Amino acid sequence: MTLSLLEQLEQDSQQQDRLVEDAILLRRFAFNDAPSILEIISSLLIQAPLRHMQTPSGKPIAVAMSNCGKYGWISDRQGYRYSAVNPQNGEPWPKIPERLQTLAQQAAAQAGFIDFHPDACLINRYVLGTGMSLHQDKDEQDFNQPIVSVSLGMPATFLLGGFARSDKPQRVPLWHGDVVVWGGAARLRYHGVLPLKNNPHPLTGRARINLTFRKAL
Ligand code: MD6
Ligand code: FE
Repeated sequence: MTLSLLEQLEQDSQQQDRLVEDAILLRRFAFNDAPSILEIISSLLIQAPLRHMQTPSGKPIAVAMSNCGKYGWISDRQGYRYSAVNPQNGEPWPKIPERLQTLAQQAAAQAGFIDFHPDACLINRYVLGTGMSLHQDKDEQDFNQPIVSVSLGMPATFLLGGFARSDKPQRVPLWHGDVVVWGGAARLRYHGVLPLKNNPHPLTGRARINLTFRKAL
């Protein structure tokens, strides 16, 4: 079979990489929708502004965060957990907009996880020099449910580690529009993000937005 140059480009631009068992990188999966996704995020952040939450030990988290969905991930002196209300204003979080819900479900299905019904979406905002140290996502009730992670704006180097913090992580470059889906055997792997370098993006400037969709409860 011979492919036209255009078809080859099309294939390359929607490449799908298996990073490790049950962790799939969908290159540019959200690329075309990104401008409207960013607009949707802006309006969500008016209702529930980004803030720097505190770790249980009282340090501010470098990444600014907010949420949409039935539940939002929060951190304070009392620990890490999901909450149905935004502690900033005592109100429920904004709903996950239909468009984002659909995107997350389509990405999950593409990676082989059918029947993903996220009820929480964490919105992370990184600026130049900000990263996230190695951690596991384990505040959710059901580890059989995958997580869908959407990267927008400045590129970042994602660290995908093993099941002990000391396992040497692989470095995965994540670009605007890339989506990572992981679950199953990969669900409890340590992971993190290296501090962002200066690669301004036309749509976000010196910032990276990451959305992670989960089934919290
Ligand atoms: C980020 N992501 O990409 C941070 N967690 O900015 C995460 O911490 C993450 O990408 C669970 C599943 C996928 C992720
Ligand atoms: Fe995480």
